[in-house]
Amino acid sequence: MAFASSVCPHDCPSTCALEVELLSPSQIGRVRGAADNSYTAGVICAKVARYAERVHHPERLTQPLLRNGPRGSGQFRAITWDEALDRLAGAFTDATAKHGSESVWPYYFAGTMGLLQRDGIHRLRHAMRYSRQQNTICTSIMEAATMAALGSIRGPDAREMAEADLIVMWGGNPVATQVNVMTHISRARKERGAKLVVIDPYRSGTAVVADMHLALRPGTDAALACAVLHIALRDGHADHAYMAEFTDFGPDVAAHLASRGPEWAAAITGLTTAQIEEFAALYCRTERAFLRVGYGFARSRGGAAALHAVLCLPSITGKWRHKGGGALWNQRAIYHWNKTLIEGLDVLDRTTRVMDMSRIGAVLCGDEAELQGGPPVTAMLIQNVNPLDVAPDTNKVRRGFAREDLFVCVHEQFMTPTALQADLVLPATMFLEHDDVYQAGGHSHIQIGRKLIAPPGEARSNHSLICDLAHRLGATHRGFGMSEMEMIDETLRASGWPEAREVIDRRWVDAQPSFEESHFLNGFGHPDKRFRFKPDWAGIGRLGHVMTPMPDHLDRIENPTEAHPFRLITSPARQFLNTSFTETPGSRKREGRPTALLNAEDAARLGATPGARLRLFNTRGAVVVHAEIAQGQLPGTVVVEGIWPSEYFETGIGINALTSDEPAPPLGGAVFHDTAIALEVLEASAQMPLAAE
Ligand SMILES: Nc1nc2c(c(=O)[nH]1)N[C@H]1C(S)=C(S)[C@@H](COP(=O)(O)OP(=O)(O)OC[C@H]3O[C@@H](n4cnc5c(=O)[nH]c(N)nc54)[C@H](O)[C@@H]3O)O[C@H]1N2
Ligand SMILES: Nc1nc2c(c(=O)[nH]1)N[C@H]1C(S)=C(S)[C@@H](COP(=O)(O)OP(=O)(O)OC[C@H]3O[C@@H](n4cnc5c(=O)[nH]c(N)nc54)[C@H](O)[C@@H]3O)O[C@H]1N2
Ligand code: SF4
Ligand SMILES: [Mo]
Repeated sequence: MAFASSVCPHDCPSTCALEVELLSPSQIGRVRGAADNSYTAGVICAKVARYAERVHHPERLTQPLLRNGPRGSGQFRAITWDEALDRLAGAFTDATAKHGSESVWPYYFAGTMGLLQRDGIHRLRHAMRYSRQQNTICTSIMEAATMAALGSIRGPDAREMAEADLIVMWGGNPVATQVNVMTHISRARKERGAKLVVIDPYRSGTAVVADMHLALRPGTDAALACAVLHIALRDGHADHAYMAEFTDFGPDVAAHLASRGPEWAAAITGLTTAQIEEFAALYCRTERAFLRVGYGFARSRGGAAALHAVLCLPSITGKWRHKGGGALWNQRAIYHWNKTLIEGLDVLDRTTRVMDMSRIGAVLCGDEAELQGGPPVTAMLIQNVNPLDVAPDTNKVRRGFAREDLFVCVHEQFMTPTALQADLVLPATMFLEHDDVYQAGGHSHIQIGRKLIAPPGEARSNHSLICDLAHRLGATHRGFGMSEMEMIDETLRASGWPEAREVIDRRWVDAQPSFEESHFLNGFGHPDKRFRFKPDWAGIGRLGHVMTPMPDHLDRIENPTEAHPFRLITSPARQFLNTSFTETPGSRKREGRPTALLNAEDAARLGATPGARLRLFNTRGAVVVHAEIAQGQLPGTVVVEGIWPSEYFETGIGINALTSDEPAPPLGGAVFHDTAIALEVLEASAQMPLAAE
């Protein structure tokens, strides 16, 4: 059977090069990783290997649907695309006439990572002067810290992990979230005897296979990092020559770190001083030490300070100099895209308001600060995102969506909880049914994924919807008259990359800059080319004034209290990708049901046996889940993996009922792993005890 090249479009740093078996013009068979791509190396995750069950799912949306019952009732009737587009354009025109164009808020995120299908919504937004969106649901905390420290979002070649002697996976779980990292780590372990350290509050799939697992309290990573900086200075591991040439380090930083020793850090992190000393010695003594930074530990009110402190480690020790050394979070800057055509940046009016996407509940509830003196939001088009489940503070988000004067159109592949709340639901294509171009966050390849099969029913791509809607609204931009491949080709060439035809023929373009550039040996991204131990936080974001000038633990986290004595983290589930794949039976079966992992001492104290029904609650909301007793997490830490859709919870509301929409400093950002909760055992064990033999 024939295999065709494609690219995984999901919101995952691995962006795998795929080979897809084509069984007919509308049907796929197996999906596998491209063996000759030097990063994918023939490996993909199980959920995408099973993609046939997602793309050919019987519950795919195939027709435009108009609500004909109460909001959220699930009552819809099928209509034609013509009628749907007329109604959508009509709603946007009415909203504009009544309240001005900024009452329309096109809302999107990264359900597909293709630059055209994901970001094309901005072209319509800008052409019509609709409200803008600040993207804070995933990366803004890490972006802020990376910019503060490095001045640019990029780093060493991810494939260098295979040439390191120590890999520190800090706050990430690649076994679940980006499996290819493990390929390169395995190579280093096999060929060089490299060690793997995992820093994570619970025993994740990656922690299980690590040589050392540091299970600290959630949100305390900065204290651990500062203690390692302290030990590096104390024990003569600081590279003063490197720092003098490449950083802003000075006696003031050394004086500050003098009080940030292992005892101080042990009290904050819950680790022992022996664990901290052992890790610090291992890190400081290994020249080729690769810090692979995950997103997880920064999803906290102190997250930017934590990531900044971690990024100071290779700078104080001069490890950026060495192959296999340094730190990598994301390679975004190496692609230097010119997105003018896709996003319509040439028609952007910079006076339009920008609203925080993680504060969607507050925005829709009419919070005056969020509306910034502008009109209420009365009409929305939502693409590639499922805010009713994924945005923080679900009860607030639900109140916002319940408004009768709000018109919502959701363009989706499935009837998600967000689509269920909509007035109009439009069927969307999947990546195998449209063209797009992709960059990778966790490695360095540009790839094109072509339309390989016909979409089901009347599903249309995001690009097609945006162009059709633009014509109805009378929006003008030449991008609205171009085909998907024309947009991709012109964007590649405008960005200094080969034309589309060549990228397709070559299958990928490796955008990794030279060793010197990747390791910042030509200087960091700041104007003075120096790494910043002392960042200009106020220059990074509006909440910068609450940050401290030196690497430090920013104690603004939601600390446990008597009323809410546990700290909850909501780590990713291996078989889901955010809420994608929650609809596929293969993933659902393997994940089981919403479950809270408890420390054994906590469980014993509460009388929670495996399978017990638990109520997790705080001032924002409550959920009911089942208990599992876990090894390797500190007392007080509770873990619920995965963003299960609300309908899988007994009380019909999902895990984000508990999380806060308070923006993290300095730039805003959702704090999904920074939640204090209380815990109540509703029923000791819902499982029947096994009969005695
Ligand atoms: N509690 C908790 N909440 C979290 C997180 C957490 O760790 N814990 N993680 C947060 C993070 S990091 C993120 S990025 C967000 C992600 O949240 P979402 O962006 O909502 O998640 P996804 O499942 O990636 O994609 C959303 C939807 O996009 C649709 N989609 C995919 N491709 C297309 C397309 O081509 N066209 C259209 N129209 N639709 C498409 C999919 O069907 C899916 O329903 O969730 C956040 N929420
Ligand atoms: N299978 C699967 N893959 C995914 C996703 C998914 O939902 N499922 N989501 C995708 C998306 S949108 C993204 S952004 C990436 C995210 O992927 P990751 O970079 O892996 O980030 P997180 O999902 O935030 O969490 C990763 C780990 O951080 C840990 N963590 C939580 N709090 C802390 C803390 O305070 N300190 C430390 N050290 N660790 C902490 C969590 O327990 C978890 O194991 O993965 C992508 N890939
Ligand atoms: S590992 Fe990530 S990029 Fe690769 S196939 Fe799975 S979801 Fe897609
Ligand atoms: Mo994300």
